[in-house]
This record gives sequence, structure tokens and C-alpha cells, in this order.
Amino acid sequence: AGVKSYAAVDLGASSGRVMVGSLGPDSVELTEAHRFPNRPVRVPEGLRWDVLALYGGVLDGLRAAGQVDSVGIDSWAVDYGLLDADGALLGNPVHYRDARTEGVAEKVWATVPAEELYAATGIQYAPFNTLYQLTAARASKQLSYAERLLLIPDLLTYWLTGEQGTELTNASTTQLIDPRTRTWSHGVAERLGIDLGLFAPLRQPGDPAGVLRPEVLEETGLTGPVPVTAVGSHDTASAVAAVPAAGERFAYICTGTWSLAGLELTAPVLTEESRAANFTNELGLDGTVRYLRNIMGLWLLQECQRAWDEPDLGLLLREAGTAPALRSVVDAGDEAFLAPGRMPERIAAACRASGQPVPSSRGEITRCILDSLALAHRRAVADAQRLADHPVDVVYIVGGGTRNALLCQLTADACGLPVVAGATEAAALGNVLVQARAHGLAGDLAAMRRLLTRTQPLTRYAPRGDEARWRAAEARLAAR
Ligand code: ADP
Ligand code: LRH
Repeated sequence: AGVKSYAAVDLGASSGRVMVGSLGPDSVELTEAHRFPNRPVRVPEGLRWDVLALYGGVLDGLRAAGQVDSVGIDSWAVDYGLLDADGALLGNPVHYRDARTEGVAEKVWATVPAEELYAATGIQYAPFNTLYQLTAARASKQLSYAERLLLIPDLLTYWLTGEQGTELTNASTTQLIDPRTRTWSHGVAERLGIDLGLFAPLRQPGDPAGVLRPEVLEETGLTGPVPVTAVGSHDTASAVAAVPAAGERFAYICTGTWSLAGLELTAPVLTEESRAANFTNELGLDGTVRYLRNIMGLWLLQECQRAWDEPDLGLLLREAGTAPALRSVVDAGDEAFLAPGRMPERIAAACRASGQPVPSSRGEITRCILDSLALAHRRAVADAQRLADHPVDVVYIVGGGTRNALLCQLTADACGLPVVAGATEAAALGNVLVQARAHGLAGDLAAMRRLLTRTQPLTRYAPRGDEARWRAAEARLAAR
């Protein structure tokens, strides 16, 4: 009695999953109902998401999940679908790694200088921010026919319920939200000719988002009414909500396709220094700000695996474990690694360009990637503390990278701080907790985290004290 269950749909850039979370007064259990690949497709016009396949995966997952008390959806940020006046989807959503945004930022900055844009939105420069995507699409027929823009989780929610909204945490990644007022930045939108009327009204995490449509109930075999609840629909917002931290003196790294490394703050940092360091102020749960930097993450390794046609990650990690440490490092924050393709060659080229030994075997390249990620984690954690004047004693790692013990240990070594590895499926966990709270079970963010600390397995990594070597590696990159 008293146990309720929630379906968390979590769509990452590499896979989608439907997880079922069961919550009692002192228990949290998460089980996987269904997992499906998320494979972008290259068509003549560019790189696209196969959003219908993802929706099919969501329906399969809900069927596998069985009867639940609510459903919540989170996904990667910034991307969207356009709807025509009849509510029909106009084309496949464009992938954020598509080349259409190349050179667009400079055009935007000619109208709104980068400094002003940062002061108004707090969002770091990334070519794929929705604001740049919409600018790139400005002259397109598709956009001219569009009456509505729905971010990916909001689009899937619409298909499930028939109701439209724009969830706030993900909306902040459009770069069209003012982090101080936590609502639209009308000034920025007007100056750039972006029609905010395209967006459905803002929703807060925890808000109701409708009930599953009769056709969806029929397809999934569920018995209605099944409510859909808005969660922190940006996967990183949900993942940070599930960081099992106590107090405030912690940094987090959400590791998956990306590494998102930073702090949870109560107010944005909008200084020029912060902009120059490319830190972002995304909106989190309960009035928090996710002050973090995007690092290329395990994408670097995913792309090497694709190039080598090597699905056995365990094998590569064992080889990396015996390869020489910190021999060569690349800047894992470099936008040069954003596009897909030829990753081993691009990494080798970056090592050559910075005058370091060129890694050649798969083990050496994998080691180079892991060392480089750990180094980027170190820089982000150090820079965030300095820029936000917010010291930490511990670094939490959540997400798929928690399964990579070598990466976790190297991160502890590089940061010179203890690392606590938490949930592998942190986004799904945060998704479930927000639903549970909306339905009267869990408490505030701190109470949710206490529940996680009590119930979730945690792995600790102590730093091994080789600070001088990491500082030297950092200097090699800086000297470029
Ligand atoms: P996303 O949500 O961005 O799709 P995930 O959080 O699911 O990403 O993380 C995926 C990554 O996690 C993989 O690319 C891989 O590097 C890592 N990973 C997954 N399983 C394992 C494993 N068994 N051992 C080591 N690393 C793993
Ligand atoms: C991680 C993520 C990240 C964004 C990127 C586009 O999945 O949501 O927070 O910057 O995808």
C-alpha cells in the first residue's frame, strides 16, 4: 500500500528508454521497461531526428511499463518540431549537429552583440541553441508555414495528450528566456525577428500536461485516465535533480553523450568573465540555476566506436586502462568535435597540432579521450567555483558515464576532489521524482535528494594525488 508507479520517458542522443519508478515513503525503485536506439538519419537536406521512430518507442515502452499513475517525458535540449495550422508536424526535426547553423552566430551578433545576448539570457554560446537554429531557418518555407513550435519533449507530450505547452527548464535552452524573471526575453526575440507566438504557453515542472488520448490508451493497453505530468523536461534538469547531494558545496557532472559539468545556484552569473569562459545558466527545478559548461563527453568515444565498428566498449576501456596515462590530451570543449564523422582522425590531428604524441592504437585513442574528458571536467569544476564564488568539497557524477570506472577515477584525480558516482539513469530518476511530488509523495529538492542518498547505491572514488601531472597536461593545452 502507498506505493505508486510512474513511467519516465527519457530520450538521450544515443538511446531512448522508458523506465518505471516505484515510490514508497522510504523506497525508490527504477526498472527499465523498454530501451530503443536513437539513430539520427542523414537525408539530402541534412541530419534529422527520426521522431516517429522515437514516438513508436515511447508507445512500445508504455505498453511494456503497464499501468502507471502518471507519465513524464524528458529529452535532449534545444531541438523542436514545427506544426502547421492543423497541428500536423512539418518535416522531421533538425538534429542539433546539423551544419545549418555554421556561421549563423556572427549574423545574430551583428544585431544583438554576444555580450548583450549573454547578459539578457545567461546562455552560453553554442551554435545549436534554438535561437541560432531559428535564425538559420528564417527564410525557409517550413518556418513560414509553421504556426507552432514544440520542443521535443513537448511535441511527444502533445502527441500523447493533445495538449500543448512549453516546459520551462528546456525552454531556457532556447536562449530566449531571461534567467532572472524566468520568462520570455521579449527584447531579444523582437530584435532578432523571432515570433514568440510560435511557442505554446510556459509550463512549470510538476504542472499537469493532460491525459493519454483514447487512441494512446488503446495502443498501449493502459486504462485511463492516465495523467501526463510536466517534469524537468530538459534531460540535464532532471539528471541534476537526481544528484544525491546534501547541502550546497557540491559540483556535478552529468555524463552521457555530453558531459555537463557545473554547480547548482540560486541566481544566475551573468558577468562578462562568465561569458568568456562559456558557462551557461540553464533553469533548474524549484528556482535553481544550472551553472555549467558543455563538454563533448562520451560522444567522442561513441564516434570512434562507430568509425571502428567496435560495439564492445568493455574491450576498449580495458585497452585504455593499460595505455600510457596523460600522454596526449585534446580540448574536449572544442566545437571542432561537434559534427559527426572521422573522429579518430580528428583526435589524432588535434594532438599533432598541439605538438603532442599522436595516439594510434584504439586503446591509446580511447585513453586520450578519457584523459581529455577528465581534464575538461577539472577545468569546468575549477572555473565554475571561481566564477560563481561557490566552493565545493565533492563532485557527483551521474548518467551513463558512471558505468565507466576509469573515467570516474580519472575525474577524481584531475579535480583533486572525491567523486561520488550516483545514478546511471539519473534523468529518469529526476523525472520520476518530479512526477511523484506533483502527485503528493516526495518533498522539496533537498528531501528528494535525501531519499536518494538513503536508497541509491553510490560508488566513491578518492583522488590519487597526482595534481602536478594534471596541471602539466592543462598547460600543454593552454600553450597551443
Ligand atoms: P545519452 O542519454 O546522452 O544517450 P547515456 O547517459 O545513456 O547517454 O550514456 C551513454 C554512454 O554511457 C555510452 O556512450 C557509454 O560511453 C557509457 N556506457 C554505457 N554503458 C556502459 C558500460 N557498460 N560501461 C562503460 N560505459 C558505458
Ligand atoms: C544532453 C543535452 C545537453 C544539451 C545537449 C543539446 O542530452 O540535453 O544538456 O546541451 O543535449
